[in-house]
Amino acid sequence: MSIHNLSELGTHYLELEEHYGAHNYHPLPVVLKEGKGVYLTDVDGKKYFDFLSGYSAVNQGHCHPLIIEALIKQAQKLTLTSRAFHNNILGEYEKFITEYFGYDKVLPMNTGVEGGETAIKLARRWAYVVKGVPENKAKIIFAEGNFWGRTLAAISASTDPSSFKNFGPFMPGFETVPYDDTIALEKAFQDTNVAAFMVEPIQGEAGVVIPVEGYLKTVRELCDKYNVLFIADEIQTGLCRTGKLLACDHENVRPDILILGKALSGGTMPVAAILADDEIMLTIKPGEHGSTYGGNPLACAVAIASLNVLKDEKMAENAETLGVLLREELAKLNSPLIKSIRGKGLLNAIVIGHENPDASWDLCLALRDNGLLAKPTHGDKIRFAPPLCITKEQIIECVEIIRKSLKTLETKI
Ligand code: PXG
Repeated sequence: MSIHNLSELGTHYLELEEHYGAHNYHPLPVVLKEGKGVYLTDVDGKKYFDFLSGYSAVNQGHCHPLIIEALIKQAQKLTLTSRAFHNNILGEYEKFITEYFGYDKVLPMNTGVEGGETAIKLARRWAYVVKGVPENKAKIIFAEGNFWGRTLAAISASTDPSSFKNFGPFMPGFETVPYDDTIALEKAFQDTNVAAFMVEPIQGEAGVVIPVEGYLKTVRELCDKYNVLFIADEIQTGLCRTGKLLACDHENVRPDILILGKALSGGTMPVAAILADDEIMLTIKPGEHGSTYGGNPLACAVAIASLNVLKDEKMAENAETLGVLLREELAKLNSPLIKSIRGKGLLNAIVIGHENPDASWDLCLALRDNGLLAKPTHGDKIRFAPPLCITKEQIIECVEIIRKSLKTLETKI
């Protein structure tokens, strides 16, 4: 056993990463080799519940058989044409996903952050050619605490120094207002050059920050009133994670531009997309935006299968019911270490209340030892977001693991 409480084999793999990989992550010391449904298995054969789900990329569960089948079948036929040529699956996928979400058009990309970039480019273009904003004056408003990736544009919108510090200069034309503050938003909208407000319906990385009920509705009303596009970043909150297909559905709100990623491929490969209606989407013309891999046949096949699984297996309903159960059972633990519990559907977080800054990391280590994987965010918050195929019995078993781990920690610190 090493200092990380890892076997020799685990330590070997960890050290390879440490030695040859850039040090841009700080993973929990566990080395995984297999995943199936809600479970992950490490290189020594120890099984864990996955309470992170690849930051909500694995909503359908690890290696879902129907998604893997679609992946393999398509991989044996055609994987990439580039968009220089047509293929026999892109159009089918575009029809499928636009009907699924009720938009005129889709623009397929790969990673979530590219989806964000694409949404912003589209909003800027719309501002110039439809709204009539003077050239190069378009502004995009973001919420403080936002997280939408790591590109220069994304970090230019960030208010978190660990994202942006020493990476400047930054993208002009970006402004932030406090999250969940429609008064500040309306004030920002007084500027007629504002093209769009881009926001997460629940802030994931910020630690599952849930706005007051009615926030998204007011955002929608303000966007309509001031002719500003509402861009919803549903990359982490979408695809059934919060108990509805989209988190915006909780308030029956329809964004002008919807960004999807992560679980669009069930955790198998980077697949992202933005959806919008013609008036907006058709302002980008041939040759003005794209990506070599965006909308590749393999991604299209996988995305169709991933979206079908969500509906066929009623994952939104399961997330809703089991989310309530999880929060109820966590509350019953009455642990002095848990300062608060919050969440919607199966996107949940606990806030650890202890003066020891390592408490949440230590709890995650104890959870690991007891067979559950979770990771702290922003120091004192731990996200509990299992795959949406989890069952009631498994939730109960997981809460027992959490109880036991909290007890270990209470005696240790
Ligand atoms: N929007 C939201 C709300 C996200 O949570 C992105 C956009 C960017 O997606 P991509 O696919 O470009 O990562 C995210 C990403 C990480 C990391 O390791 C990313 C996320 C959460 C935790 C860690 O970069 N979310």
